[in-house]
Amino acid sequence: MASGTVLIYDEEMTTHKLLWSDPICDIEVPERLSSSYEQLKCYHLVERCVHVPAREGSEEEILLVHSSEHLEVAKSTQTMNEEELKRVSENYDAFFFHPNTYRCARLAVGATLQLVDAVMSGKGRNGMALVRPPGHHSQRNAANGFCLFNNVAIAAEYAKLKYDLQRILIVDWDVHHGQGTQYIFEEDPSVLYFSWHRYEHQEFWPSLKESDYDAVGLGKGKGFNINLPWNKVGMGNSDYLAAFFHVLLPVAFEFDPELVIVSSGYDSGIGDPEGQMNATPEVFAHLTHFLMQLANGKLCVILEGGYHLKSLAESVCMTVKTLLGDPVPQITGEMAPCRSAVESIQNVRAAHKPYWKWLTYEDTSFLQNLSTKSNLLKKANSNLSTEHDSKITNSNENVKVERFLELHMKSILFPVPPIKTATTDSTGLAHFLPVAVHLVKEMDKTEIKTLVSGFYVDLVEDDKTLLSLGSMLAILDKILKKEVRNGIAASPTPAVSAAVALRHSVRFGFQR
Ligand code: Q9C
Ligand code: ZN
Repeated sequence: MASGTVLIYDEEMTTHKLLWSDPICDIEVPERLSSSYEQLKCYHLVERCVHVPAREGSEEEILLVHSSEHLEVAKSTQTMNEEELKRVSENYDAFFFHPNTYRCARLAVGATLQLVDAVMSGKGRNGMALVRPPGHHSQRNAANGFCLFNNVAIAAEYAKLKYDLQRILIVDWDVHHGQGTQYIFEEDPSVLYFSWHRYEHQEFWPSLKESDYDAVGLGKGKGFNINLPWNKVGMGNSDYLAAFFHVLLPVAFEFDPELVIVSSGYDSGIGDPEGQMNATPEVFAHLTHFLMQLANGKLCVILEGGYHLKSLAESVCMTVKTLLGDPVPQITGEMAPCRSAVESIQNVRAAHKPYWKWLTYEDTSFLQNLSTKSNLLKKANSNLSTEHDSKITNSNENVKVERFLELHMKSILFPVPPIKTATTDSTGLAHFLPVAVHLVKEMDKTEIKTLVSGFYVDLVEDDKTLLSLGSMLAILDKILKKEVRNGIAASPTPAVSAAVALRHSVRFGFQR
């Protein structure tokens, strides 16, 4: 039985680097890989994964997607000097060659295929490959947007061939449109490609007409290419979740893939200089968790973009942690998607309604005519503004994203209460409880009295009441300290206990 989560990382992929000055390419640095791996170590996630070595992708494997001309050009750069490398690089839109780029790109392909093999053979349930250079902009005959070989596209073709797969889902949550992947599969109904991307009505790179929602695929592939263009920056957790709920997931469950591959760029996360979006790292835990429900859990996550080192690393950790089966962190804050996101979502749903019956079944009228609703709703909908509130993004200049993430990750990762139930009754209840039970030491009688008299003057001072209150407060303390999630106390005077408990929790600063 497949049980583990596979992690693939090879330090050699940090040797591909920019040798000259180029303000367009200088964000694609080796530290993207090394600092993500360091953060995984830091959270003790590396030691929980199954390690599979990378390998070089073979020429034959690369030719599944690319032309032999493209392969030969790439191969020829291995022995070039800096001047020659610069000249070849200039033939492409946003790409740089280093003498070891070809070797790294072959490792990136091979690492991706190793992950597919591990997941398809049952060596692991799911996994992530940390690779450089990325792949989703790369096309049959061209490097593009930091990508030389299309790792994910090659993996999909490889999986179709080697494992005789009929349906593969590629989810591209990178903030850029993976136009390379779209071109490769646009006529192919066996590969469903979903991409959301910063678009701004074609203003944002790569500024293509075919990145819009009306590019649904060609010929037999009609309906199997799904583009969700974001026409505003500042999209956040609620926008991403709405996109999953109302576009990707209905289609994905209807498609019923045999394998899911993620083009996993984290430039769609908060702080990224390219994406300018607002989604926090824990949203990637949720996205991952949803995708784990497809294809019997066979999920391969392949790194693409992500240029804010801290945001990237935290998001990678969230993804791996979720792949390992840890509970997903709660998402807090405004949960309504913004107006621009709703508009994009409605457009892509309309474009795909002819192809997917699950899009017609679902009623989304609640997403329409928002302004005609009650005042209360209107107030809530003021969050559905044309532009996002300035809480985080607009104040980018003054708020340090790094500092924000530091505090943010501390608060979401550390105080997660374990699924434990406290009880004060060691005899009667213990055997009913499905999980670990922590016995709470009852409080000392005078201790309870002092505590309770502070806000409950006319307290009946019988032993039973005090004992009951003590048990209750002891459990409450454990809940507030997040040592347990809930608790059971045997109480002869529930009403009094509840009242005291409530006041006690208010004292601790509970808001609701
Ligand atoms: N004016 C990935 O995230 N920007 N690639 C070019 C040209 C290139 C991003 C801007 C961004 C490439 C894998
Ligand atoms: Zn990107």
